Amino acid sequence: MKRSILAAAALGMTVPAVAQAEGSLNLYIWSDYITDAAIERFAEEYDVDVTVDVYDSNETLEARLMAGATGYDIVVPTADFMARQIAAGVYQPLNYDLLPNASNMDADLMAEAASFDPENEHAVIYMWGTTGIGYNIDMIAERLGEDYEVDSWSLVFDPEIAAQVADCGISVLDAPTEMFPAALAYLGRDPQSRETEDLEAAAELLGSVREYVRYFHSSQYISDLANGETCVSVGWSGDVFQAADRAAEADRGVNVWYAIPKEGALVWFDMLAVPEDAPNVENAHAFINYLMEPDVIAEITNYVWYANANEASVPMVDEEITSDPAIFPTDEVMDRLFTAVTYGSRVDRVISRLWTGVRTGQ
Ligand code: N2P
Repeated sequence: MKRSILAAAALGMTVPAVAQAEGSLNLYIWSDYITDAAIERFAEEYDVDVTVDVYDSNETLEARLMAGATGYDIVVPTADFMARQIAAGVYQPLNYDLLPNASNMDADLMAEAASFDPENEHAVIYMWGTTGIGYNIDMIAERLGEDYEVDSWSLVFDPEIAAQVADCGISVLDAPTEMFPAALAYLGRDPQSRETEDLEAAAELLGSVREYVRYFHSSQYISDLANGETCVSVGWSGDVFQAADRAAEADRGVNVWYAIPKEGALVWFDMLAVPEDAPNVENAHAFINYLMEPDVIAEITNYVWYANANEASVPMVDEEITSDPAIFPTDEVMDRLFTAVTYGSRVDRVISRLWTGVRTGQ
């Protein structure tokens, strides 16, 4: 119980101003996004019962939040969704007095996140990443030739190319806010466009490759890519690297990699936020502060393959991760990335109508 505090006190170190945390904590987080070890260590050190539920879409999280009384103490929205949830009064401001480890955060990244939440009043960054293409190196080479380089959205969005790889299985995210910007980037249009005409053109492109897509899903692709059940997935960076890692561990000749297409890709921030009606506010802060301990978050990054925004943790992150430009993008890669815009209700209605059409092939 509170071992870290006792240990720190015994060593004569300053005891951090953590909340007296006993009782419970209900976390609602993306699937494949945290380690059991990190949860267990917190539960033990702080003597808190932790419950973890998972989701794989912002829409799912948002529907729960808007319905209210979720019982969750911490949720992890992507920043563009969070912005409108803040406007809807879903979150409480963070009490930074309970978050001394916030000083470990990367100021530039937090400033980026502040464009969705001025002064980071409601949330800190958990992880960030990109939306690109995961692929099976050998299956693609067999179908498109050894010299084919996966560096373009055309692998998924050009019907002639997609048709050649469809037999080994293409999946895309079941997330219109991810797929529309990618389609717009491929078309050379503004990926942040809210214009109906642009969105219709994107929907037409998505519809033109619908027959080559095996499924729309936002978490199943990790194991399918890892097992060689599929060969192309529009997916999130860390998820694809987790697939690559699992495939390498299994050592059955499946080689998975990830590309950020040259036409550009989304860069996003997933945030730790506390719902307005969270039952265990102090424990929520204790957990957020715990996740900002450099060794804790480095260990999670080493497992989930997503970059965190904790500057002090970088020396503890595996070099194979920090040196990978697809995870910690170089300036050259950064130039190709764009952030999502927060859609209002008009654009939401357009997107959801068009997306239904894409999904059902109508
Ligand atoms: C974790 C996916 C999180 C990325 N599996 C979505 N922003």
